[in-house]
Formats: sequence, structure tokens, C-alpha cells
Amino acid sequence: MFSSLWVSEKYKNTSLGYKVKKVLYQEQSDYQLVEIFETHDWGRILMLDGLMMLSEKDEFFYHETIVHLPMASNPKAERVLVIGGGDGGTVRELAKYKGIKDIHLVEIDGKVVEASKKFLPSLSSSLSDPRVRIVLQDAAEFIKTVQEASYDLILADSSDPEGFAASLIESEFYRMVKRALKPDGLFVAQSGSILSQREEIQKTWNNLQTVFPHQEIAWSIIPTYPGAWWSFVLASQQKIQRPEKDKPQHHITGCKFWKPEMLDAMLCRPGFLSDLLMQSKSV
Ligand code: SPD
Repeated sequence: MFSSLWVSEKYKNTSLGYKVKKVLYQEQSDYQLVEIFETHDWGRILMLDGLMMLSEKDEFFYHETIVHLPMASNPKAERVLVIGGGDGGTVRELAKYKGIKDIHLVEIDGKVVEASKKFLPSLSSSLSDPRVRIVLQDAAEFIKTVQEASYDLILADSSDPEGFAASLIESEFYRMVKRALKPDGLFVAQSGSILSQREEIQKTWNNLQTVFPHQEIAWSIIPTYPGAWWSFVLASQQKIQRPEKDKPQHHITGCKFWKPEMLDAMLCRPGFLSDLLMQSKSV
């Protein structure tokens, strides 16, 4: 009799578990433990240092939000930088826009890219799009080398702000991001669980405020992330535009979650979220 294998993300005092059919990949890279499992109910899942990055079943909520939310405000974006995101899901969504000419992906861990290309083709297939250039480097170092005003859009599809990813929510990093953005450019970042990562969201919000004159917070649903109710921040040197929804460039095909009509809902702050930001001043 074989006992069944379960993997779980243990975040603070919460654990979410998944029954595994097969271990597909398990390697300690120079930066983290990279694992891909075939599960019974969630398709393949990617975990980094035991933290859930994605499941094939629900990754579209996350990747469609992190891309189409800012693209709705900045639909003419041509040059885009993705920070992290070595699995390719964010690039896949960006590649849906014909107007985007260059996508630079800066990922610290080549093993994430390598494993995703092999085991997560539904996410990674667009990494071979001719518009994509992959740089394997720490984003906090890469951003210092970027020429001023290079990008229309910078997306931080980073891991949780721990270890090497912790610097990616510091004001110093945001100053570099601002420098790398065109004056009308837009920054978006995943900013954590609204229910389980209050302090991370508050720190992100406060630090962004020290650098950018305009910022917004949006929310979405990602069932396999702790608390499921997830936040994304947007920041810019200019007022963040709410697009006219009937403009054709906002209608992207091939989405399972995103619709232009969702923008208003995602930017509408439930009381709980407003309170969290108001209280962030004292953090
Ligand atoms: N707690 C999970 C936060 C991870 C965000 N990045 C996920 C990478 C998927 N492209």
C-alpha cells in the first residue's frame, strides 16, 4: 500500500494542499527550490521554495489580470519589461497585443525558464515569440543598467517579497523603475494577498507613494493563492487613465477571465481594502 503524496504551500499559519500524481521536476537552483508537480485536480503546479506560483487550472486569473489591467490604461504600449515571470504566462498574455514590439523578460533563475519550457508549454510557448528577449539576471541589478525612459510598461511578476525578491518592493527599486519608464509609462506589480499579506501590501503602497505621484490598487481572484483575493498595484508619473471601453484596442481575444468591463470592478475598492491602505500610514 503506497501512501499518497501531497504538496502544500505553508504560508504563515495557513496551508493549502494538493494531491500529487507525479513529481515532474525538482531541482535546487542557485536561488531556490524549483518544483513542478502533476496534481489530481489543478493540473501542473509550479512551486518555488515551497510557495505556489501557479497551477495550470487557475493561472489565467493571475496572468490575464497582471497584463490586461495595465494594457487597458496604456493600450499603445510598444516596449515592455517583465520582471520575474520566467514561466512565460505574463509574456503569453502580452503577446496577444499586435502593437507590442519588444518584450524584455528579466528572470533571475534560468532553471525556472528551462523547467517551464519543458513542463508548462501552455504558459511558456510565447517565450519563443521573436519579440521576446530573455535576460537571466537579478532585476534589481538589471534595472540599474537600463537606459532612461526605455519602457511604456513595466510589470513585476515577482515571487513573494522574501529573500532575493524582497528588494523588489523597496523605494530604491521603484526609483529605478520610474527612471526606466517613459514619462507616460505605467508600472504594475502583483502585491499580495489582501487577507493574508496586509503588511506587504501596505509597505508596497507606502514605498510606491514616495516615488510616483499617481497610484492605484486593483484586485482579482486567484484561487490557489493564500486567501484567494489578490492585489495588484499600478503607478505612473501621469494620471492613470480609465479607458473608453468601446475602443477596439481594448478587446483582446483568447481570454478566459478578462473583459474590459472588469476594469471598473477591479479598481473599485471594497471598504476593507480602503481601510487597509488608510492604516498603511502607521506601518
Ligand atoms: N504568492 C505567490 C505570488 C507569486 C506571484 N508570481 C507568480 C508567477 C506566475 N507567473
